[in-house]
Amino acid sequence: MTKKLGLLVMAYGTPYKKSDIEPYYTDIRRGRKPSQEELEDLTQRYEAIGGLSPLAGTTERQAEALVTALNNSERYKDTEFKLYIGLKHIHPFIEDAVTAMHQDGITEAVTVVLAPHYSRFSIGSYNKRAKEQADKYGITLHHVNSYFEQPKFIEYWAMRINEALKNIPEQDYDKTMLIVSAHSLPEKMILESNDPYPEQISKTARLIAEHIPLKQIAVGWQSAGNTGTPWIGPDVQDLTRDLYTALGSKHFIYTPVGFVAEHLEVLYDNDYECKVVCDEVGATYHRPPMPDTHPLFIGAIVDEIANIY
Ligand code: FEC
Repeated sequence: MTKKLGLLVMAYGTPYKKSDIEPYYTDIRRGRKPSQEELEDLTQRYEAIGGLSPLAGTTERQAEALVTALNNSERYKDTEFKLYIGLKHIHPFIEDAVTAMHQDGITEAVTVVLAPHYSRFSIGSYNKRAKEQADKYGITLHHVNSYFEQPKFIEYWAMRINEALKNIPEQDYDKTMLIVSAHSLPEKMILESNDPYPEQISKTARLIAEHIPLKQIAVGWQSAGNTGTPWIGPDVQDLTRDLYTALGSKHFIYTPVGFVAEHLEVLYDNDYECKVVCDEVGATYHRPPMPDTHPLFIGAIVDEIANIY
């Protein structure tokens, strides 16, 4: 008999239309409305990447690809996964997705966040919200907490870096810097709680390093907020300047491994802001494509699900 299992795919969420920017930003700020200036600044960044972010469509395609891969896999031939998408900062919210599961009679589900590394403040907070709602209905959840160590995830990034290297003459490899980055978080959150997040990003860099011919690899942090308190660094833009000054790098390859799709933080913070610094110092900017629905990426999540269910 086929068993029906929920698959709750959680992701950050993005405004669907311009008028969503304010409520979305307010939600990110835990209910505090942004000032007119902050709102204009964010709206201008969305405009710079074409008006809105492509993230909503990508999240749906990634979730569909995942449920299809699971339902086609031999391991789960007696299980039918039913997909629910729950977002952190816009509808359908995580809680809505869990309620929809309950209404469909689902009593057990696997949860996955479209972010590869665990922090109590990222994956931990998605999982907490899902669990609080699931507990109301007696739904059992099995959480994927991270998948950055999955061989297919590392293989994906190594493949993309090796592809990018085809555009760089081999004699320049010793002047080529790989920057491995993730979203920064406030120092206070991370350092005081001994959070595994920074070490997981460093480990990702070390694992990727085993499969590429580059020797110069640095870990950086990006997209820090303006909260008036320190965020973990070095920031990728400062890092680019410092590395250029120290080593005279001719090429910078950016791999924002903490993200899995092209969205505001990649299209603006990397493709615009980091490129400005590269242009300024006279180095070439490279940013390989994000995982999106690549089979290695989807396969990495499937393999991690097999570890927990
Ligand atoms: O393309 C898009 O429209 C959305 C892109 C987007 C992703 C994303 C991922 C993460 N964030 C994380 C932490 C924080 C913290 C704050 C914060 C603020 C913002 C703002 C926007 C935004 N984030 Fe985000 N984040 C994305 C977008 N994020 C827009 C607000 C304006 C700004 O600061 O740029 C600060 C909150 C506060 O002010 O108190 C903290 C983390 C991730 C990666 C994990 C995940 O995807 O959940 C961590 C994508």
